Amino acid sequence: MRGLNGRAALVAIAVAALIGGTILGRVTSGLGGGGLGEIAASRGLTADEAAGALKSFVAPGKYDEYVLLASGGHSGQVHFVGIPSLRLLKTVPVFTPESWAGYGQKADSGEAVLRGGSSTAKNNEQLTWGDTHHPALSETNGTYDGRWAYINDRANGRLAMIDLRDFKTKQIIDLPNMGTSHGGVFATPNTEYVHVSSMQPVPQTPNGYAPLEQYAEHFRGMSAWIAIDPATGRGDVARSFQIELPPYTQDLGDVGKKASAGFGFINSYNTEMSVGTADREGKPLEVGAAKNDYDFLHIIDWQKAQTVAATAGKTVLRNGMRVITLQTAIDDGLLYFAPEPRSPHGVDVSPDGNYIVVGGKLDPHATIYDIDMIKKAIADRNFSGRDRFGVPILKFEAVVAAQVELGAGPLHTQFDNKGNAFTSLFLESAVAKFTLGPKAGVAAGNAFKLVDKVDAHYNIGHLATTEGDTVSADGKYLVALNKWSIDRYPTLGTLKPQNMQLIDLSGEKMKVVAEAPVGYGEPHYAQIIKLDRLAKSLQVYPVGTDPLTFRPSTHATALGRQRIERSGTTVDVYMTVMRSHFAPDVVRVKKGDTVRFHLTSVETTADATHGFAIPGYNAQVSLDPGEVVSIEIKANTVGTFSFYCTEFCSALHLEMQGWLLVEP
Ligand code: RUQ
Ligand code: CUA
Repeated sequence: MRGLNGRAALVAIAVAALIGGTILGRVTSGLGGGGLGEIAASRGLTADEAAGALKSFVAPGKYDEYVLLASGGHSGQVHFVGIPSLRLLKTVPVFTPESWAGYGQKADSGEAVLRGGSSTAKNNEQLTWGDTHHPALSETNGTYDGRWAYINDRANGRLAMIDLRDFKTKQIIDLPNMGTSHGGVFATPNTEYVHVSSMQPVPQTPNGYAPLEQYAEHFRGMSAWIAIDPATGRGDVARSFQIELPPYTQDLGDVGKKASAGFGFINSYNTEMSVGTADREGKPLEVGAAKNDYDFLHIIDWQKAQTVAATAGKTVLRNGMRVITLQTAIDDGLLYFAPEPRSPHGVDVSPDGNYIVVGGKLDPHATIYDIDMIKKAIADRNFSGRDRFGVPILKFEAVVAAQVELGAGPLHTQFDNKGNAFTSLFLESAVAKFTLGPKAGVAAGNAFKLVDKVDAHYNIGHLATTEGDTVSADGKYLVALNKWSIDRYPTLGTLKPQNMQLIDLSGEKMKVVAEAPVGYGEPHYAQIIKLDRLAKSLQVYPVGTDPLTFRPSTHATALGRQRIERSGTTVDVYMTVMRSHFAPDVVRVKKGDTVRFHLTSVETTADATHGFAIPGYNAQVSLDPGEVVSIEIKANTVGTFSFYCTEFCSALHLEMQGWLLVEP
């Protein structure tokens, strides 16, 4: 070690110790010339930073162990990010047209999905944006199965489904009888349903209007249980049901598993039913909504509710959806409340299903409910009273196992496999680690204790541990989704990126080992799935596939069968696409014609993607290997338009073009 300065030697020792026995010899012997310690020192890294780099680095050509699915906020899209590397692997367009993927750029599949989800139930406007918040991966036996992902549109009360065979959005459902939906998005343990709760209650009147003075009478929240087709992953509104809730603001939710299987849990705030300055006191909503010390944790028996929904006469049909009224929900024992510290945000169920953890936002504690205590209190009718709508309120002391003081602004909780829970502290910009109780395998003397804290930079919202929303949480990593990055990155203008931080959970102490900016959209919530669970993902489609259905497309064109057909003023162009030409490459039409291009990629090689773009038209398609896409334009202007391939596909990519000739 003679050639090293003191700091490099320290770093070398730390790095070598980290790497461990087998290659230790090689590392230390290499330290004399260009060894790890020297590299770290020359780059100005501390031992901790160098260790973090090794923990999170994924070598060229190697794969991440996990994939994080994060919402993209009001960009309307979702991101897939490798863990531990924090590399952005893919952005999938969902609610917003996106030209790289050719989504919503006149090509049929994306157009159909976006059109299908347009908000006819609300405003009859073709929406071209959404606010993605809370993704939910499909599950089998309480574990991610890598089949589908669901994401809500917080702005417009919609739910989208992404098929994880091709990572494309296949369906958007406009959920009736609700306005905004913050979240409460989760899949039941075998994806029987995907749940979405409403956020702002809306009037359940025939024309959808009621004056704010009649808030309590007419406005209602909704707990929507969207039935999932087990073959396609699509939501089926006809088999779905909603449960009416009092007009509180319902917030996040989670599903019971194992010990609590069959239950769903939703937080609420504004149980004061403040309508802002329209209140009699004329106070702003945030003041009116924080008057009570307690809001209500909603406890829903969804197993029972699905039976009730299937019973004739127990539901009303409202805008095509079966609705269980609030009165029926109370009478049939589907809905109970438990007091929760005011203005909570996250409610999260531990992997064994025993504990339900609520973060209080305005209260420094995590409040931990015990499912056996909840079941007993329901059976014993151990109520402290009823709310003004008649919903029974379980006694706080009868259902709460513990409260752990964590710090300022507890928001959302995730879990590991050793009986620990991790809660984001928004106001404190930190993550708190605390122990659960004996049912999670924690010795009684150590139960319900704050054991560690680590800073996050800055203003952490949600967090995700590896498979932390499932029964198979494995406690390897935690990703903090931080709202503000402030000084963490070079200043590139005034709109700053969000900041993701990777926290290593393998030791007693949590450790931030890496971070990465999110330069596009705001990740509100994320889930992390093991990469090997995504094994159903395709390299190529079988040639001639309609990506919406995964079936052979009726518009597929075989080689040698390319043609142009005219009927009246409609021209159908059956075109094949391969390296490096379109066939046919000359298309002659008349001004005023409707032209439908039916494009078949006859490529069978992974990554041999082409594009098809027509200048002057909002028309851009991505054609993945094997895919069939149709695109329709109106030839309004006389001219010569040279369509071309937008994806650099081959050495003759620049030659891959043709002519659309619009004759007078
Ligand atoms: S969210 S942190 Cu909690 Cu839907 Cu934005
Ligand atoms: Cu095909 Cu470029």
